Amino acid sequence: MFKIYTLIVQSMHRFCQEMWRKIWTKSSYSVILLVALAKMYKLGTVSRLTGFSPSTLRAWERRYGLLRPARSHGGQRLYSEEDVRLLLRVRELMDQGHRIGEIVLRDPKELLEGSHPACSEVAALGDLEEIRRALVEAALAFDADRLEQIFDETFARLSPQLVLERVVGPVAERIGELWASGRCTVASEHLFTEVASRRLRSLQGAIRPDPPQVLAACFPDERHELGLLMATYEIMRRGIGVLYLGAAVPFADLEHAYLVRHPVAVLLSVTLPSLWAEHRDDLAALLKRHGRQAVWAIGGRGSPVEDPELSEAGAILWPAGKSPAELADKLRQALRGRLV
Ligand code: B12
Repeated sequence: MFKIYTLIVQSMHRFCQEMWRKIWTKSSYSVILLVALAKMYKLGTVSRLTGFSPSTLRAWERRYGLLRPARSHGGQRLYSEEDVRLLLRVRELMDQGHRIGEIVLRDPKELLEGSHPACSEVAALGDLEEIRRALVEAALAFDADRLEQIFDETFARLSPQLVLERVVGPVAERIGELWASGRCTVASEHLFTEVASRRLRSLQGAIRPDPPQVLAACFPDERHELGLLMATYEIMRRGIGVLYLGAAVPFADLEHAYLVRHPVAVLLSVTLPSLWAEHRDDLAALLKRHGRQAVWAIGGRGSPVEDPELSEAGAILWPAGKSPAELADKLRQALRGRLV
């Protein structure tokens, strides 16, 4: 009897041990996986955070072995927090005029030294929604001081690119939605746009490269300016001077400025599709006259994804959703040798 009892207890013990081992192995895998995934970034996210296009990141991986991202089960690249920090540092060095071929020769550890802001930047990504919500609340309460204070704190912690792309743009959009559904007054929208535009202008003022070689203007009758200010900032921080002509510039006046300044590129922004439709043929005529002497880039929500005739005439169409930073990189490459 005692023997049977011992046998039962022993097999129950083994059964429990086996079950526990299975549960533990499975759950520990998921714990490890969760911990790892919590700190992993997909290629698209890394591209948005650093301003380098996915194709550039893949090319650098092939060419220089810069970063060896892990792979998910499906084969997707997964970058660590340190990878992102390294890329932000590369971005910083390239903005200072260093070439990628030279940067990759350096020791990554040495590169990461002095990149603390980037580290806190990655850590602070989780707070972005909080920041956006606080800005919307401050705009709705007409609290200009609070708006300024939030911007002060945010710009102190995060890079300007990240603030513009992940905070200013989305907040403007959210305020637009609230306005369209009658939950936000034009006054709140104006207040937010004003504070954000002032920040953008002062960012530009802090770099202001010389001499201006690019013209930037909004389409005729187009009063939405924030997108063009952002694109201008991206060009300027790559050391290229921009003559900013602002909102609602008639094409005749733009052409006059073009003939006086002979820029190497022209940036145009159009938000309202109706304005695109109205002025598209005049733009085509303008491009026929000057499209081959300069790069013409047309961005914004009103820009179509494609227009074969305009592309043929030399236009680069950059509709909403495509990063202005990527265009700025493309422009800098296209203009290599033509910039003063
Ligand atoms: C602020 C604002 C205004 C302000 C603009 C002030 C200013 N100084 O800029 C004022 C009050 C003037 C305004 C007026 C109007 N507005 Co408004 N406005 C907005 C709002 C809330 C934010 C726009 C913004 O700044 N967005 C943030 C920027 C960063 O985004 P973005 O412009 O898309 O730019 C990004 C890209 O497109 C790109 N980009 C843009 N330009 C360029 C250029 C280049 C070269 C490159 C590379 C990239 C690039 O870079 C940016 C970053 O990624 C939007 C809401 C929204 N959803 O956007 C409505 C919105 C655009 N407005 C709208 C409307 C209807 C109007 C009015 C017609 C309202 C009226 N009845 O009077 C007028 C039109 C005035 C005019 N003729 O232009 C609609 C447009 C709907 C549509 N598709 O037709 C929107 C979408 C609001 C809505 N939900 O209905 N508006």
